Amino acid sequence: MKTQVGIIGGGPSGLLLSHLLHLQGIETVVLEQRSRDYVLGRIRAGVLEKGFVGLMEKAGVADRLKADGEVHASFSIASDGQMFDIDMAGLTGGDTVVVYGQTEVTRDLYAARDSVGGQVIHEAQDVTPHDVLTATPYLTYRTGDELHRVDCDYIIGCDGFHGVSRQTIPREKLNVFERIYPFGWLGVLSRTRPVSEGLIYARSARGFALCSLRSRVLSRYYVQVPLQDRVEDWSDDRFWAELKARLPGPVSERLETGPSIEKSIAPLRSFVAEPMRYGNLFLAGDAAHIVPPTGAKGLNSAASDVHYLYEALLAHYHENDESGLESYSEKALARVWKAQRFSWWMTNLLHDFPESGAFGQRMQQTEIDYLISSRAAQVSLAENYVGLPF
Ligand code: RFL
Ligand code: PHB
Repeated sequence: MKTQVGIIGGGPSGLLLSHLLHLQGIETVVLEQRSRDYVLGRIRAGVLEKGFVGLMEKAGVADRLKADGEVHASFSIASDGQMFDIDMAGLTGGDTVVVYGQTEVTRDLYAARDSVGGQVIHEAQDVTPHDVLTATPYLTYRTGDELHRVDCDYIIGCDGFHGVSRQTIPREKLNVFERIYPFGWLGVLSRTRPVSEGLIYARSARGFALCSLRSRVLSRYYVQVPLQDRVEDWSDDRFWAELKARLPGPVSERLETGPSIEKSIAPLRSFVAEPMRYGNLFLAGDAAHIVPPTGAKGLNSAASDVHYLYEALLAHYHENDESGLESYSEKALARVWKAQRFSWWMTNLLHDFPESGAFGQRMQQTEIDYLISSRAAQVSLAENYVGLPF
């Protein structure tokens, strides 16, 4: 097979880039290790920044997002029983976020790729990039006993944190920055009415909790748990009791509980690999960087990479202009690091870090007091939460 851009990974980054390029007459092939059902079964992000929504619009796949996504102009922070609102729209001059699940984003992108006969190859095994330092790179993969080859101009690694593309870059060519947090998030999806119209980020002596949602009848809740905990340790009853214990009284009193329809634990990690390019292999999204989910920046950081890569590939193919590809890594990383900073800050603000002791707790409390009392502090939080410009 021959194409212009070979994309590894059929998650949101790979699919969005593929469809955007298609609309500009640039050919792609997407190689995805898993089945479509498996990809659509993963419950992940839920909050989309304006920039992400803009890219979906540009790709012509925002109809359902516009109809079913919920616009949120504010969210709440609870700490030690008190609760206050962050009026994102008021603090930023009108910016908002949209609550629309990553599953739905991915479903819409698959539908768009299918509608134009886009090549998304599922259950592609042993995907391997070759000759990425030459002008004629290629990919190989296997389906059953058959070995396939895709020749291309560029290879884009959109294959997530555990993917193959970052691993093919020699170790000495990558700088890796990492922080592993001593806890994870236990997430539950339930067919219950959300406890609140907006998201609630709650700090408590028992640890962090988050009330989020997917729709008016589908709730998504999280609690901070020790790293060694396993999903089997958490019955639904135990989960609901723990969540209630971490929320302010009036909120926990009105919390509607029900059977979980998904339950999983995700470890929290900050990670950046630099640079995001090795020859004609470019990394985008979780393949190059991940954040703890506290600021809802994972998927949104992936989107900013897609934006820069899309612009760069467009300039290359339509104007013979290499400058975007040359500066891709630097430009993408500048924004990635700001999302890293914000996610790290919000994680530090709201989670229980036993090892930081009484001083650490007072610092968190003081930071919360400052946020409540200072518009400047709220503006800083709000402008990061709605998303910095690309
Ligand atoms: P994805 O979504 O991980 O997609 C990568 C795709 O590549 C495939 N793949 C391969 N394909 C071929 N060959 C290989 N060798 C391959 N290895 C992997 C995978 O099957 C997959 O389909 O990366 P992408 O597109 O960059 O998108 C990034 C987002 O998915 C990610 O940033 C967020 O979901 C992170 N994240 C969350 N972000 C939020 O903003 N809010 C959240 O609540 C939130 N929850 C989460 C998350 C990430 C999680 N992970 C990665 C464990 C919860 C979890 C559990
Ligand atoms: C989610 O709804 O899954 C979600 C929302 C906000 C976050 C993280 C996760 O910060």
